[in-house]
Amino acid sequence: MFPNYLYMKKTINEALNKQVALEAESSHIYLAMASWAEKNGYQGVANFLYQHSDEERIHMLKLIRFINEREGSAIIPSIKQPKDNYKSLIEIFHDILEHEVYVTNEINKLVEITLKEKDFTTHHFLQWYVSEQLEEEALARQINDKLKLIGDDKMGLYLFDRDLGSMKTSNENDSNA
Ligand code: OFO
Repeated sequence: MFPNYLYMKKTINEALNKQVALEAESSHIYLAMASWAEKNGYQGVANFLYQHSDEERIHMLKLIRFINEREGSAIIPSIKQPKDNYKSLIEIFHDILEHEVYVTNEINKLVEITLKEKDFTTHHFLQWYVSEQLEEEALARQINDKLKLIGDDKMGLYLFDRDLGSMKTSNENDSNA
C-alpha cells in the first residue's frame, strides 16, 4: 500500500476534471470556427484555427495524464455542440477573446484552489497554463486590433487571411505538452 500523500485530493481531482472538460470544449469551439472559415473561403484563418483546436486538445491530454499519474481519476467529458454560424471574422475573433478571458479566469480559480489545499505540485503544474493563457489572450487582442483596422476592406481581409495561415497559434510552449 502506498502512503497517502501520493493520492490526489478529491477537491483537486474534481477541479482538474472541470478543466479537462473546458479544454475539450475549447478544442471543439475552435474546430467549429475553423470549419466555418474553410467553408467561407478563409483558408489561412481555417488553418490557424484547426491548429489551435489541436493545441487545445493537447492541453486537455496534458491534464488527463497529470491527473492519472498522480493517482487521481481523469474523466473524459461529453462535449456540447458549439456554435457553428458566424456573421464575420470579426465575430469569430471577438468570441475567441471572450472565451480565452473566461478560460484564464477558470485557470486562476484552479490555482487558488491548489493554494487553499496546499497542493504545491499541482500548483506548479498549473503555471504552464497560466503562461499559456497570457500568450493566447495577447494574441487574440492583437488579432482583434488588426481586424478593427481592416474593417470591410476586401484587400485587407485577403492579406489578413494569408498572413494568419502562416502564424503560430501560440509559442513553442505547446510542444512541451
Ligand atoms: Fe487551453 O489554452 Fe486557451 O483556452
